[in-house]
Amino acid sequence: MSGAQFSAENSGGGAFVRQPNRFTGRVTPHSTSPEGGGPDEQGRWPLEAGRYRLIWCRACPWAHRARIVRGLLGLDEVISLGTVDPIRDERGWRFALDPDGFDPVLGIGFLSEAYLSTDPDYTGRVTVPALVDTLTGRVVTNDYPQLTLDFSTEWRRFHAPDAPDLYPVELRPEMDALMAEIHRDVNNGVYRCGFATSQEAYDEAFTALFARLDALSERLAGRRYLMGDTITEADVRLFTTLVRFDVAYHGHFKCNQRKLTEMPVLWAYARDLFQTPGFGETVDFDHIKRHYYATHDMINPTRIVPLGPDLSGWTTPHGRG
Ligand SMILES: N[C@@H](CCC(=O)N[C@@H](CS)C(=O)NCC(=O)O)C(=O)O
Repeated sequence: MSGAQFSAENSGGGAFVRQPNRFTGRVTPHSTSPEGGGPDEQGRWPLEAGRYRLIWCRACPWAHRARIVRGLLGLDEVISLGTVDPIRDERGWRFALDPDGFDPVLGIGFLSEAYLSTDPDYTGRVTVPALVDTLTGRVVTNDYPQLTLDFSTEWRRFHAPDAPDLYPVELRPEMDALMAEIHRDVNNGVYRCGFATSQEAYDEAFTALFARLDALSERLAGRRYLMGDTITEADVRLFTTLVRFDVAYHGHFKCNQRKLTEMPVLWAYARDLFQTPGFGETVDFDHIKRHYYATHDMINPTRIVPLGPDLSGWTTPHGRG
């Protein structure tokens, strides 16, 4: 299971250190390339409706972000969506959910085909999300943090008229700092717990994770969303980890000081978002559970997927707002 065990991403001290994103092209109205053209000399691809395809896995928190932001901004008709199976085999992400096992637009059976046709020497992990150019089959970007910010800023021309501003200019300095903390301690923090190979590295990640969740609970006790009265990208990023917490991270990644359902403010906040159009309908608990428990053999070699927990609480009243 080579890449899935992330051996190349372990520091000497047993800490998980995530690989850098390989493809960092950006789709932007500032590209100097003509319509249908490739990236300009600065790696900028032309902004075009119907040209790019977002490849995601319902189980993956980084890809889930992109799926939610695309929907909230009304970009569904402008950027098409391809979905890989939650279970990877030794060849990586597969389009096994599609008829005959091929993505109907890209015509490939494995996401690795797009990576390798973009860079034949690519040896890193083949990851979702990936934005792929349907004209050439090349990967534009797998740079997930920049991708969603670009949906908000560079794709504005195609936003729905009532699209929210998920990355307001005046809030960016505070948001960027907050999202960095959330990334380090929570989004990636759960992975640092789960993929730690020394007790010390696990202890450090675990302590930072729950301290950060306490701080976020405190912040959210006095405001509906992380930045105040409206949803921003920061909420999307926190949500995709919280929604996986009890079904995957609590057991599989040993993030078990408390369950989400035992953190009253965060639990109500997560339900509030879950029940907001654009969030809950994108969540697939079955894919999430099967992906985590059946993919990381080093952590769960039996691949047994737990039957719990009870998920009925997600639709109960949240009492916020
Ligand atoms: N691109 C980032 C984040 C995206 C990411 O890790 N996605 C996971 C799924 S949650 C993935 O595609 N993993 C494929 C693999 O490990 O081979 C990375 O390389 O760390």
